[in-house]
Formats: sequence, C-alpha cells, structure tokens
Amino acid sequence: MKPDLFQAPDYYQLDDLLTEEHKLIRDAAREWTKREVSPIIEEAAQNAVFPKSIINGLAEIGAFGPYIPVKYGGAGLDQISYGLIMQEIERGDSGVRSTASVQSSLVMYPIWKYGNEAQRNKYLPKLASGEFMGCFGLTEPDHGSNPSGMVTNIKDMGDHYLLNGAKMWISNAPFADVAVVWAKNEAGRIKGVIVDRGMEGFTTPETHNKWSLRASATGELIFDNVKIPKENILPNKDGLGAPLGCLDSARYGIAWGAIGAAMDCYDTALRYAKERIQFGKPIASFQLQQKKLAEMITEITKAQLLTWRLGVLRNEGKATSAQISMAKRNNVDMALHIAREARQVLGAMGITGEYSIMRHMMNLESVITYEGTHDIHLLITGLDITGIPAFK
Ligand code: TGC
Ligand code: FAD
Repeated sequence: MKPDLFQAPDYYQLDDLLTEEHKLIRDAAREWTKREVSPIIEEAAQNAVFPKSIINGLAEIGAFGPYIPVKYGGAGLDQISYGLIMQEIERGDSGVRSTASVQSSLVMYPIWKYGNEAQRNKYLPKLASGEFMGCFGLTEPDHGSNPSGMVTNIKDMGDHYLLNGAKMWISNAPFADVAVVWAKNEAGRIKGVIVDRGMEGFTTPETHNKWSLRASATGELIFDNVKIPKENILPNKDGLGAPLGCLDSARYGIAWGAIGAAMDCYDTALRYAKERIQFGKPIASFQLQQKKLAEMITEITKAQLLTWRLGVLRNEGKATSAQISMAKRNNVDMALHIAREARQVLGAMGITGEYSIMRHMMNLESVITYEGTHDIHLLITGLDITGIPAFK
C-alpha cells in the first residue's frame, strides 16, 4: 500500500469551532492511525483478520469509552471528542472504528447506564483498557430491522436464568470476552444480559466470506441452555428502548466516522488527480474531474457542519434520536457516494489495494446497513416529521 500522506480537508475553517483539547485529542488519534493502522490495514483486510495488535493503541488514544467517566476507566471526554476519535480511526478503516464503537457504545454504555455499581466496577475498567473485548447481540437471523420480534429468551429458574436463542452478524463476536445480549423474559419484556465467554452452552462461530469490513471479525452468538447468574442481568432499564438507547450513541459515532472515510477518499483522489497525467495534462485540469472533487469537498463540508452541531446538541443533552438518525443516514450515504466517485478518479488503480478507496467503499456497504439501514433511518425521519410510523 502507498505511504499514508493524508491531509485533512477543512474547507470552512471548522477547526475554529473546536477547543484546544478537541484538537489535541483529534491530532493524537490522527497520528496514531497514520502510524499504527495505515501500514497494516490493507494486509489485514486482504487476509480477513482483525488486527489484534491495535487493541492496546485504541485503548491508549481513548477509543474505548471516550465519554465514560474516569472513575470507571473511561476517558471522561465530551461528545465532540468522542466523535473526532471515531472520525480519525474510520479514516483508517471502518472495521477499526466498528470495533471501538461496539466496545464503547454498545458494551460499555449499557453497562454504565443500565448496570449496577458492581457490574460497572467489574467490567468497565477492563473494557476501557482493552483487557476485555466486548460485543453486542441484538440482531437475529429472522429479526434485523425489526428487533422487537426477537425470539432469544431467558427463563427464570429461581436462582439463575436459562438463556436460549441465537444472534447473527455480531461484530467482535469471535474473540469477545463479554457479550451484552438482548433477550425476552417470560413476560415478553426485553432485558439486557451480560454473557461471559466460557459459560457452558455459549459459542461464537465466525462468519466468513465477507467482501466488506474484512478487517473486523463478525460472528454468531449461540445460546444453548446457558446458565446466567442473576447478577448478570442489567437491572436499570428494559424494553426495546434500552438497546435503541445504545444505538443512539453508536449511530452518533458512525456519523463522525463516515466523514473520516470520506475525507480519506477525497484526499487520495485529489492528490492522484494532480499527479496523474493524461493527454499531456494532470487529470485534475479536466472539468469532469474537478466536478467530482468539488462536489466531494462540498458534501464533506456540509456533513462536518451537521455533525459538529449534533455534537453540541449531544453535549447539551438535547440531541434527539431522529437527529442522530438523520446524521448517520446522510453521512454514510455521502461517504459511500464519495468513495464511488473517488474510485473512478483513480481509474484502474482505484480497484487495487495500493490505495484505500476500494476498501473504504466495500466497508461502507456494511456501514450503510448496520445500526439501522439507510431505509430505516429515512422512515425514522418520516415518523419524526409526520408523526406517522411507516415501518409496519
Ligand atoms: P418503537 O415502538 O418505535 O420503539 C420501542 C421503544 O423504544 C423507544 N425508542 C428509542 N429509545 C431510545 N433510542 C431510540 N433511538 C429509540 N427509538 C425508539 C420508543 O420510545 C419505545 O419506547 P417505549 O417506552 O414506548 O417502549 O419500536 P419499533 O419496534 O416500531 O421499531 C422502530 C425501529 C424500526 C426504528 C427500530 O426497531 C430500529 O431502529 N430498527 C433498526 C435496528 C438496528 O438498528 N439494529 C442495529 C443492531 S446493532 C448493530 O448493527 C451494530 S453494528 C456495530 C458496528 O460494528 O459498528
Ligand atoms: P433486513 O431487516 O432483512 O432488511 C433487508 C432490507 O429490507 C433492507 O434494505 C431494509 O432497509 C429493508 N426493510 C426492512 N424493513 C423495512 C421497512 N419496514 N420498510 C422498508 N424497508 C424495510 N447487529 C448486532 O446486533 N450487533 C452487531 O455487532 C452487528 N454488527 C454487524 C456487522 C456487520 C458487518 C453487518 C453487515 C451487520 C451487523 N449487524 C449487527 C446487523 C445489522 O444491524 C443488520 O444487518 C441490520 O439491522 C439490518 O438487518 P438485516 O440485515 O436483517 O436486514
């Protein structure tokens, strides 16, 4: 792969909207990505392996639980810092950001928000340091966009619960030490269950043959009469709103992350277009290529503004789920479109692993599907503005 020469676009001087602390955190994550992710990521993706060597570094830059309080091992940062870290690591690869999103927003967040003090103290510091890796099981083979139909269930056996069922398409599953799993109790109420690796009847087979997110490990979670101690149930929230609350945090991170992938594609295409000569001139001098590049920077700038404002609202505790959906949907679609356009700017070279663009493009096909598909997020906006749910 070519050396990482990334230069971040900032067309509207958005750095002026960031504090000195934001910039320090962002720059540390940017440097780390350049040094630790870029040199190894293409090979990891080609070989379809998650590069475990980066786990310690992710913990060190605060990517595991950026906004979780320091007393639980988190970085205690604000929402914009969290977003900037996601942006920088997804600039390297969406699969790396996925690993961090799952750990922070889908595993640490529910334990922090819905768990008790003993659960927080037991799991959060180890998840923050990367000693424990986590995964989040909501999707099932027959229930993806409609998680409320889930069939995974827990049965009260007096001194413990029995967990049965299966989850599918679970990021980090093959190597996770702990899984936050959503299951229905006998009353049909969705509960959060902490499942530890090693519990009898719990297996995590890996899903192979993916063309997307190849550097992120995906798998199933299979529960065959798993005995769950009562202290492993998250006590402080139940119902579908509990997992959806976690998704709000993860979708917010993805909105920032997608900008990172888009920035990388744009920056690569711009540099290539200035260097590549055809018909005696750099291809950047042709109007058709300028149109692509000009539209890319316009869309990136719009997404940066949308996302920064969302970060301010999140810091003030005012961002709605529907606002987060709009940003996730817009930014991932924007990034995927830019990846496709940038790929064309590079001609045949664009399909090779010499450049990051094709990898980003393939990754973004997952990002536009997980954490709520592009269609589902449109319907969430539709519901918000009309008051009428069009899901069913
Ligand atoms: P609905 O009746 O609308 O809502 C049920 C309850 O949930 C509340 N709620 C929310 N709470 C918090 N945050 C949100 N975003 C919420 N949205 C809804 C709602 O108020 C209600 O509460 P209550 O107290 O009245 O019970 O539910 P529905 O069954 O009609 O479904 C709505 C729909 C379709 C929007 C929802 O099911 C949905 O978002 N589906 C998409 C599923 C999804 O996003 N799955 C993601 C799986 S995890 C994943 O993909 C990880 S990828 C990880 C990585 O690698 O990065
Ligand atoms: P379906 O729900 O079957 O949807 C298929 C199509 O129908 C989509 O285009 C959808 O938009 C459309 N559709 C569905 N319902 C409607 C409707 N009401 N109106 C209009 N159109 C509709 N899940 C987890 O729980 N944890 C994870 O860690 C995780 N990681 C993932 C990693 C990867 C790489 C991938 C690809 C997925 C991951 N997922 C995870 C699962 C992901 O959240 C689901 O794939 C996603 O929610 C969509 O579900 P589905 O694939 O079953 O598609």
